[in-house]
Formats: sequence, structure tokens, C-alpha cells
Amino acid sequence: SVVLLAVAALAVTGAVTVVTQTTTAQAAADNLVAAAAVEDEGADCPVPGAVSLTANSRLPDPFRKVNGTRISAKSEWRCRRAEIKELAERYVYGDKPRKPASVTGTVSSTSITVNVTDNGRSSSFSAGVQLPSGSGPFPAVVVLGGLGADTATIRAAGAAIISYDPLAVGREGTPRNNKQGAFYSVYGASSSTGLLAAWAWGVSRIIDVLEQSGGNILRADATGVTGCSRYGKGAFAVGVFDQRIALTMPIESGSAGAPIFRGIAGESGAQPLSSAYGEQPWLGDAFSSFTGNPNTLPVDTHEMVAMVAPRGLFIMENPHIDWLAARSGSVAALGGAEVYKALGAGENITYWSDVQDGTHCASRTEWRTPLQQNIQKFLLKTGNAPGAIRISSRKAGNLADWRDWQTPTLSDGPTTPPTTPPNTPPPTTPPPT
Ligand code: MCU
Repeated sequence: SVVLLAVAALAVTGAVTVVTQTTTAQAAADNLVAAAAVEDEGADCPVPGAVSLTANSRLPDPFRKVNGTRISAKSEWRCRRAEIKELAERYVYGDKPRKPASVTGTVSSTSITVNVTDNGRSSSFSAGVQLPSGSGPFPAVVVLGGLGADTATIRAAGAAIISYDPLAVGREGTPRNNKQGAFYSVYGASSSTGLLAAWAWGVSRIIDVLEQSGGNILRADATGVTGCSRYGKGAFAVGVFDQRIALTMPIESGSAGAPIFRGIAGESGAQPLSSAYGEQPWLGDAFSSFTGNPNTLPVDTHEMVAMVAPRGLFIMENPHIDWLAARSGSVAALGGAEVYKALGAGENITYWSDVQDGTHCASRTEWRTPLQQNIQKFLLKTGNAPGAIRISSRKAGNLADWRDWQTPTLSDGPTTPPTTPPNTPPPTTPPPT
């Protein structure tokens, strides 16, 4: 009946509509899913050493660990995710440093200030706040760059807006060897970290300040993020790299955003990787090795999608502009959704490219209801609408063409605890001085 439904929908709307099935048990499990209490739950996991960059035209298996074995329990995902995170930083985005030694700031009903000090260097930035009506404390959605986000619907749903200017943290228009902004004032103008990771670091520091503020105005445990176009690339990176983000909503992110790198070269009219790498230092400097051919990348963006799991993810794409690579975007969502499903959180991801208006970053009526439902489900915790995969037939990718792995049934069993190497010497006492 799902197939028939899809065919009927195709006939009527010209779009393939796949509505995933929800069981009561699944709905109950999804309802328990919350953002993590910390930025990175896998901070104690083993860090992979050198990996061999072997060409693979298909998407890397998200369930296969760097040591070659596949995970078999849900509990193993935590450290598998940490591996993906490390590879994503090493080869795609550049290093996103952990929380600085000092983060201070203030939260008011109109603004947030952030002051950081790390390695003896300091910088500051601020963001605007617009509260919804009613009485707080409110959940908040960080809006990057102010372009294309439906802030009226977000506020009407009951969430505040945090207006974040990513360019204050990582400027555009600078050469890679002289990057500027609050991030680079601390980590250096020649840092190999790209703007997207710098922008993500800035949002993480805003959440640090929310946590320290006592939560009287804005809740620290119910933050979403959104943005369109280059700020959609940024919104995606924010959600990928901070597990405190409960809802990630990239809009029309294009190359260097959600779309799979491996698909972009073969997608007619899509922004080439060399262009996305060269237009602005969005990606890390290390990505230069892959702009000609992404097949040796040990990660791809379906695994960045997976890094967001089991948290709320609502990917919005525009299939009317070839440059935006929506076909490769659909494959990223379908590939990442396999991890959501394996974790029992298949209803927490929505992908939606079935839209009529072709204008880039337009306000779209089709996204209003799912936007409201996602805010209710993941930020207000008042709803439990199922996720939806609505891929426009204009730009419909086929996951089967891109993978040579199947999705395992992961057991609910306990984690295999990280083992201490047998020959670890006991701690030594320092010699007397
Ligand atoms: C889709 O995001 C970018 C795109 O990657 C760029 O090539 C183009 O210049 O700008 C888009 C954008 O940010 O538009 C506002």
C-alpha cells in the first residue's frame, strides 16, 4: 500500500511521497529522545589513527568502524559516531576545538553576549534575541544570517529567535591563510579550520552561555538551528557538531551542506566541489585534496546526517535550481536515515524537497506545517508527529545506486565497554624536585 500511495501521490502532485509508518511503540521511543546534555557525548572514545584513503565510489558504510568491524548494538553507535566526527573534522571541516577554558556572557530578552578566552587569547561576539509571546522560559532557534528562515512561524509556534551573525565569528572574503573573526582571533588567522566549523563553534559557545545563565529567559536544553543557503551549510554543521542541539533545520544548503560529495560531480548543474571549496573558506583547508575527486574521502555527508541522529533533523531543499544539488541532498538524507532507523529513531528525520516556488530561500507554505510540528516535537515537547520523506521527482536520488552495505538490526544490549590496553603501565609518581 505504501508503493500504491507513492504512485498515487506521484500521479497527483508530480512528486514521490513516502510517508514512513509509525507504530505506537516507535512513537513512545521517539518521544523519549532528547538532545544530549553535552556538546560531544563521545569525547572519551578512542580517536582513530591514520586511515587509508582507499577509493570508493559508493558511500562509506556508516556502521563499519575504522578497525573494519561493523557495530552490532545501538550502544556502539556513540563511539562509532565519534570516529565519524574525527574524520569529518580531519578531512572536511577542520578541527572544531572543544569548549574554551573560559566562556562568560549574558542573556537578556533582547540579546546574548559571549566572551571567550582560550590559549591566552580572547574574543567576543553577540547575538540578538526575539521572544515569542507568552511567558518563558522559552526554547530558542538560532537563525544563522537571517536569510530564508520562517521566523514568524517559529515564534508563532512558541520558540524564541536567536539572531546569530556567523560572519562575526568567521568572516567571508578572506584568503585561507588570513582568516578573520572571533574564532580566528583565538585560534589564529592561519587555522586550517573552515568557516562552517568556526560558525558551529560560535553557536556552541552561545549554548554554553545559555547553560550558565540559569535558564530564566531561554532554556538551554531546547535549542534548534536553521539558516538558508551558505547559512544552511552552517546550520547543518552546527547540528552535526553539537549534540545539545535538539532540532537541526538546514535550508537549501547545496554543496558543502547536506548533499553527498560523491554525488555532486555527477549531478548536472550542481555547484562543483572545487567551486564550493574556492568560493569561500567554508570547508577546512584539508578538503583541497578531494575537490577533484571525492571518492577517497573516508566519510560523506550521509554520515554527517547520521551524526545528528537520533535528534530532530528537518532538511529542506529546492529542486528547481540545479546549483543546489538537491538530488545529492536526497541521497544524503536517505543514507543518513538508515542510521536513524537502526537506532529506532526513524521518525525523527524529515526531508522535504517537494515544493512549488523555485525562488532561492523563499518563504514556502509547504514547509510551515512540518516546521511547526518539528518545533512542537523537539523543542516544546508537546507533539509527536512522524517524520516524512518527501522527495521531489525533479531531483530524486536513489540510495541503492550509492551503497554496497545493508542496514543492520542493532541490538539493544549493553555497550561493549572500552577496554583498557592490557599492558598499560600503572601511573607513576613524579620524581621529587
Ligand atoms: C547555496 O549556497 C550558496 C552557494 O553555495 C554559492 O555558490 C552562492 O554564491 O551563494 C549561495 C548562497 O549563500 O546564497 C545566498
